[in-house]
Amino acid sequence: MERIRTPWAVIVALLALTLAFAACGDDDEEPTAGGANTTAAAAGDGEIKRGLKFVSMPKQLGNPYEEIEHGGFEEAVKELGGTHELVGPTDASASSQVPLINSTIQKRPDVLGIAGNDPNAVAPALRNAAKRGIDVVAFDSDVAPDARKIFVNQASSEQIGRDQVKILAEQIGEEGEIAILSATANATNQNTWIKFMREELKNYPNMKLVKVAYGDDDDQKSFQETQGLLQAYPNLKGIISPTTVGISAAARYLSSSDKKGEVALTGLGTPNQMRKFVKDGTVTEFALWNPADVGYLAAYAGAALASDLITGKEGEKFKSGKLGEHTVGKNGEVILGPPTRFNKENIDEFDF
Ligand code: RAM
Repeated sequence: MERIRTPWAVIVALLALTLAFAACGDDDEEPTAGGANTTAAAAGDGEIKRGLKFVSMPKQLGNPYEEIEHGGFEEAVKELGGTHELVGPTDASASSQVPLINSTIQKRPDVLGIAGNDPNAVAPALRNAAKRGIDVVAFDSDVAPDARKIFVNQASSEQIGRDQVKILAEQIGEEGEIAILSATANATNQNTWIKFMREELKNYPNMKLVKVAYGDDDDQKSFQETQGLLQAYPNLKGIISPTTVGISAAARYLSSSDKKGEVALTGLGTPNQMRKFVKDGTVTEFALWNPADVGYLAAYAGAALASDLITGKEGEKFKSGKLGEHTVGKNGEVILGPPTRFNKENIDEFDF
C-alpha cells in the first residue's frame, strides 16, 4: 500500500493563507481603528491600552517649533508602549493637510494628533476619520470643535494674546505705532491670539496697530514682510510676532538693520532660536511654553480617549505621565499651563 504524503510546500502555503486571513480580519471591514490589544499598563484610575497606533500631523515639516512639539508627542507614545508616525505637509497653507488626513485614515491609527492649518478646511476629512473610529486630538492650533474630541492648548489663548501686548507696551512706554507679523492668514491659533491682542490694545490708547502682516510661517517671506513693515511705517515703534518662524526671521532682519534697538520686537519664540538676538540687544523679552510638553500632553489625551477612559467631556480627568494629571475643560479644551517669559536673565536656563 502506498502512503499519501503531504508535500512541505503545501503545508507552508496553507499556513501562510491562515496567517494572511488572520491579519485581514483587523484591516478591511472593521469599522473601528487600530490593532491595540487590551493588555493594559497601570494608569491610575484606568488602564491605557498598549500597542496603540498614533499618527501626528504638524502644520508643516521643517519648522523647528513643530519638530520639538511632535518630538514630545513621540516621547509620550514610547512611554505608553504604542507606535508613532509623523505625517506632515511641506507648507502651512489651509488645505495642505487634507490629502494627508485622507491617506492616514487608510492606515487606521487609533489616534490622530493634529496642529490645524485651518479650522474648517480639515474638518470634513477629520470627521471621516472619527467615523472610522480614529480619536482626533487637535493641539497647538485648533480645528472646528466637532472635528476633534479634545484640543490641547499651550496656555489660555486670552493670556497668550494679552501678554504679548503687555510685554510690548512695557518696552515702548505704552506709546507709538505697532504692527503684528503673523503666520498664515488662516491659522486658528494666531488668529485667536490676535483677537485678544486687539482687546488688550483697548487698554493702551496711545498704541496704534497699523498693520497685520503675514509671513506664512515661512522664513524668507517673514523676513521680507519685516523689511516691508519698516519701510512702509517709518515711525513704527514695535512688532509683535506670535509665531516662532516670524519672530526669528524678524529678529534676523532687525539685528542687521539700522532700526536695531529702535524698533522693539516681541512675540513667541524658542529660546534656542532667539538666544543670540537677546544677547545682541535686538530683543529684550519674548514668551513661549515648552512645545515638547504640548505634544506630550496631546498623546496622553489621545491614549486616554482610545482606551475609553475619557470621551472629551468637561470635567473628565486623565493621567498625563510626567505632567501629572489634567482635566478636560469647556469645549474639550485641555490647557497645559501659563507661558514663560524669556529675557537675558533667564534665557540660558532653557535649551529648546
Ligand atoms: C509657529 C507655529 C505654531 C505656533 C508657534 C508659536 O511655530 O505657527 O503653530 O504655536 O509658532
